[in-house]
Amino acid sequence: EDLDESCFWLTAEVARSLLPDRPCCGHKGTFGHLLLIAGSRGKSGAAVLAAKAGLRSGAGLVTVAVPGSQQAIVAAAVPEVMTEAMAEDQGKIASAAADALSRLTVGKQALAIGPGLGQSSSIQTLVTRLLDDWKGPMVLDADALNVLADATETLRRRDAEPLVVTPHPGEMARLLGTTVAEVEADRPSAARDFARLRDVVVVLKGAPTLIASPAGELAVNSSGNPLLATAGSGDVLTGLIGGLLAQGLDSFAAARLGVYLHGAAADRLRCRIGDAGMLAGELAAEIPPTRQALK
Ligand code: NPW
Ligand code: AMP
Ligand code: MG
Repeated sequence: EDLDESCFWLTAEVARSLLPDRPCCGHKGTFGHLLLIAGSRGKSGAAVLAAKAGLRSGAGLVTVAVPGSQQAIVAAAVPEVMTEAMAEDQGKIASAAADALSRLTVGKQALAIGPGLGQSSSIQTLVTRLLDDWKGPMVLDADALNVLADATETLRRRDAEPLVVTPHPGEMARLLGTTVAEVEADRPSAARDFARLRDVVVVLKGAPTLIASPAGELAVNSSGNPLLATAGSGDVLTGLIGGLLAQGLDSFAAARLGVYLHGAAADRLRCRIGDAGMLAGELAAEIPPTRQALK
């Protein structure tokens, strides 16, 4: 039963209703092209995990933009993705010029930005530029979230599909300028208020993960377990939501279906491997059978 008139359980039935079509004559161009901007020296794994999840979500094509020094590493780890080498500064992506960014985004249906980028002023500039220039769907995670702390006006005048943001409680606290304890004391209000004020879809990660829409709806996820408390599981969620956006789901739908599938994949793995020790890469590989089982 629903919690109140604007607060809903995210059940298997709800998730099933959000599954994108898979027309039998579709080709890879039909299912969307995701651009992922991720990774830095020492955190190329985050880019790899998000890229795998993008493909496992059913997206037709994934291009990963990484610091030039990381390109061969990512391409070798995931031969199915295309890679773009970005100019770099101390192992992190350096701010890209507007024309370089529009060359990257042309022909893409969705963007996913943040896993493993690291923190720097160049990355802030790059994300701010994309907020202004890219009008399609976009998910921001991890180090890309920091720009939102003082971008209220940019976001409110952004005439585009609302962003999806995927903070864990530590990142949510950083965004709100408060503490993790404050966020955890009232998770529904933290998610809802931020979604309304910034006009974004908020995925506040945790147990359970909450998904808030700009209109004030709140979905409470019913899948997932502590197997997810492992390095890289958030990076998988970002790629998964990005891949669903590329397949044409709206932001609130992609966020809800992505969160549900992510948790349900971990629930399936728990039956096989037990309570601890899942690799985030195994979670990505479990997405297709989880999606199939939902049908
Ligand atoms: P504490 O101290 O642990 O209790 P950061 P990050 C808090 C990449 N990765 N509930 C936490 O608290 C990511 O993509 C790369 C409550 C601490 O204060 C990012 O780009 C990997 N508190 C980057 O690394 C694999 C919570 O938040 C702070 C919380 C940094 O990401 C790993 C930590 O946040 C990783 O994904 C919770 N559920 N979760 C790779 N293989 O390449 C966190 N906190 O400093 O943003 O660090 O989340 O590890
Ligand atoms: P991140 O901290 O960005 O790697 O994201 C961690 C992911 O794992 C999020 O999707 C969390 O909701 C999920 N997660 C972590 N711990 C748990 C838990 N105990 N129960 C359910 N989900 C969890
Ligand atoms: Mg994370």
